[in-house]
Amino acid sequence: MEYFRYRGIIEGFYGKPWEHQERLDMFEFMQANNLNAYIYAPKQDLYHRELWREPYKEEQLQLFKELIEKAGSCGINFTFAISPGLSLVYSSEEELETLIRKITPFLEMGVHSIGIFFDDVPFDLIHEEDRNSYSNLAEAQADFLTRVLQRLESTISAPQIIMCPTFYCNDPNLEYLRILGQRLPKNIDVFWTGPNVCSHEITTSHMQEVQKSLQRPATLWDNYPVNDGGMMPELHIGPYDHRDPELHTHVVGIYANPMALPEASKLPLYTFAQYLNSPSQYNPQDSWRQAVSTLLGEDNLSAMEKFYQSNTISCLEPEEPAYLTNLFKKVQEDFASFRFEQGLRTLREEIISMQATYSSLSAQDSKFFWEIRPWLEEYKLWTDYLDQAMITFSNLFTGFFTADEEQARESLQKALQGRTYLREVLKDAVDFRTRVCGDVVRNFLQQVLRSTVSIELQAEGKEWTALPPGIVRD
Ligand code: 14T
Repeated sequence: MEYFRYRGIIEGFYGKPWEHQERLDMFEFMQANNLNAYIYAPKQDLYHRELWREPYKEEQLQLFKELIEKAGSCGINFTFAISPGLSLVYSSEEELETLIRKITPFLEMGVHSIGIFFDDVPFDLIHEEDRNSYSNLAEAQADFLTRVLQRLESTISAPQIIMCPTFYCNDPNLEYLRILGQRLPKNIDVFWTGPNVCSHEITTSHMQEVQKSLQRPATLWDNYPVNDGGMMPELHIGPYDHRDPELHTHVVGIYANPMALPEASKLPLYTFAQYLNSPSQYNPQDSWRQAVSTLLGEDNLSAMEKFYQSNTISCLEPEEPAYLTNLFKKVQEDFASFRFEQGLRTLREEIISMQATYSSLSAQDSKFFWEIRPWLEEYKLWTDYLDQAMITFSNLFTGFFTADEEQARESLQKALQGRTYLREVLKDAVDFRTRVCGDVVRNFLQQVLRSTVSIELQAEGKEWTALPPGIVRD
C-alpha cells in the first residue's frame, strides 16, 4: 500500500520550460523512482496561460501525443493543465465551450486528468458579468469548475479535475477556501503550497486545518526545488526536508515543482521520491548521498558534498551556508586572539579544498555538470578572491608585527596592493548571477577592506580622521 495516491512532478515554474526530450527522459527517471504523476503546466507556454483560448497547433499536439504515450508506458498519470484565470469570464457559457474545445484533443489522446489553475491572477472579479452573477471569486471558480466537470463527465469516463486556488498558501482559515470547500464537487482535487509560496516546513496540523476548510484532503504543490523569479541565483540541489512524516494522513498527494534545470532537479527529486515511498524512514542526508552516488557516480560524492556546502540556500535552509559561516567565524576568532598562523592555515586549507573541488567537478561533462556551470564558475571566482584575501591578511599581520622595519614597510605595501585588487573584484561581484557561497566570502572580503582603511590613509599621508571626499572641515 502506498502512502500517497499522487507522487508527482508539476512542471509549473516560470521561465524556460523543459525540452520535449528532457520530459521523456524525466518520465523514465520517475518510473525508476516510483513517481506516478506528471502535470504539464509551464507558465511560459503561452497556450497554457496568456493564450489559453488558442488551440494547440498540430505539430505541438503530435509532441503531446508522444509525451502522453510515454507517460502511460512508464505508469505515470499525465495531467494537462490550463491557467485561464488572467482573463476568464467565469459565468460565460461561451468561455466554457472554448475551454472544452481547447482540452478536447487531450481527452481524445486518452488524458482523463485536467488541471485548471487560478494562481497568480487578480484577486477580484474583473468582469461585470461575473460581478452580476457571483458575490465573490470562490463562488465564481466553484461554479465554473462544476460546469467543466459536468461536461467532462458527459464526454469521458472517470474524469479527474485538479484546481489551484487563487489563495494557495498561508492562512488555511480564509473565507475564500471555506466557500470553495462547500461549493466544489467533492471529487475535485485542490492544490495548496503550505504556510508559504515556498514553504520552509509543512506540518500535519497545518494540512489538517487546510482539509477542514476545503472539506477534502488537499494535494500539495510543493515549491521545491523550483528556483524561478527571485530565486534564480540559487541552486536547489539539497535534499527534500522539513515535511512531517505523517503528511499522508491529511494530504492525497504531493507534486514537486522543479527547477528549469532537469538534471540538477533530479538530485532533490530522488530524495523527494524516497520521502514519498517511505516517509517515516526517510533520512534527508543519507538519501542525498545515495542520490549523488546513483545519479552522478560514487566518484563524485566527496566533491559534490563539498560543493553543496556552498549551495545550501533555499526555502528549506534560508540561512547563509552554515559550513562557511562557521569556518569564517573561527578564522576571525583566531585573528582576534593573535593566533594568526592558525587562522591563516585554516583559510589556506579551505582554499585548497575548494580549488580541488572546482577542478574535479569542472572536468566532468555530463548534462548535470553543464547545468550547474554558472554556480561552479562563480565558486571558482570566490575561491580566487579568497586566496587574495588570505595573502592580504598575511601581509597585514607581517607588516604590523615584524621587528624588521624594512620588511614591515614592504609587507604593508603588498597588503595595500591586495586591497586595491580586492576592492575591484568586490565591485565585479555585484554582478554575480548566482548566490554560490551566499554572502559569506563577500563579507570576508569587505572585512579585509575595513581592516586596511587605516594603513591606506596613512600611506596617502592623510589623517586618521580623514573626511569623505567633498566634505570640508569648517
Ligand atoms: F500555484 C501555485 F501553487 C504556485 O506556486 N504558483 C506559482 C508557481 O508557478 C511558481 O513556480 C512558484 C515559485 O515561484 O510560485 C508561484 O508563483 C509566484 C508566487 C508569488 F508569490 C510568483 C510570484 C510571486 F510573488
